[in-house]
Amino acid sequence: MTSSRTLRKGSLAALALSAALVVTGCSSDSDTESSSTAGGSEGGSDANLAITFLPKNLGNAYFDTSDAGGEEAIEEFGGTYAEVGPAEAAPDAQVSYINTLTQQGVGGIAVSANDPEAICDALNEARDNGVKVVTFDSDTNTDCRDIFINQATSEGIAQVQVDMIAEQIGDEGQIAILSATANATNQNAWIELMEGMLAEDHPNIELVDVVYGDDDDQTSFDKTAALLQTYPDLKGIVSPTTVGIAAAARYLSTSEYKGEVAITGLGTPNQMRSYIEDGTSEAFALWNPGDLGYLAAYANKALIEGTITGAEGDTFDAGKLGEYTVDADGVVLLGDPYVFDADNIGDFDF
Ligand code: RAM
Repeated sequence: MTSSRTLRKGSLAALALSAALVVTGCSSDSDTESSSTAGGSEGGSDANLAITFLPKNLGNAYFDTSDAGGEEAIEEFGGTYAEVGPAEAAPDAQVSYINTLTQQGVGGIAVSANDPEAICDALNEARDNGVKVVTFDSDTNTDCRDIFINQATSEGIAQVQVDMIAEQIGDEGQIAILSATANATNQNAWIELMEGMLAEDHPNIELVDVVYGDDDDQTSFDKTAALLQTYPDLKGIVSPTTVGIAAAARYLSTSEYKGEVAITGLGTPNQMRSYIEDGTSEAFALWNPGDLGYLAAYANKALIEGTITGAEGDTFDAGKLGEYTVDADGVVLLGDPYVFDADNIGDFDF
């Protein structure tokens, strides 16, 4: 197992700066209609730079930030930004949106998939009609998209969460995982790796359950309550989703378990700030979702303009983030996860 403690302490200032740049400008104008228009070509290019962001669901602060990063990039290069998406993160909930975007003739789609397979036919029909498809955050199968923008390596994301929970519970006792949807490509990959790392390196930690809050605040809150009731000896919860960790922390913060049951995983600083400050959570991790969306938009632009095809070794310009290279299987890596705690959370605003 790769042991990658990939916390780039030196990147704090850069992350804080870019975080500050992405806090404004979310547009989720509608959950049924795309506001994009085909043919958004400016600046002398005849490429169709109408790019629509399609998150797992609307109303998730993580995607508000990632998509605002996409909007910033698209405005920079003179394209047309839009965001559409379902209210609920269900496996095939994105299909109808993809079909509509294909009919509208957008140039590109940037999508975080709720399921690796369920949206594949719709995406491939879009591609057959000339639409470039970039997945970001949560991938589909590799043959349904041109490029996947990966926030960090799955090993790095799994390792940082295992390290945090081990440290917070003294490396022993029962833990549970509160995930997003049962089909989510990203969470499932991280959970599988976490299970292996726990078994190999942490014999005294027992993973007693994996439950799913569906990236819905109330469901995640209720699943937290149920876990605590079912497992009276629970020492900690790992929630690899920004929706889940915030809901679990909210539950714990007013319960008898506050400070007794650890909560860690992946969260946004703005959603977790009060729980770090009141001691409900010691630390959690994430990457910069704004940069993720920004990079997805630039990758989509390069595909639309035909300067890359998504082949290994392709390089493209990503504005303020610099130049990126496409790795094997059409994957582009953003960077490393970052740990937030009481000492640094004040530096971030997203
Ligand atoms: C939620 C979503 C997203 C994931 C983050 C960490 O916002 O499930 O896909 O990457 O959490």
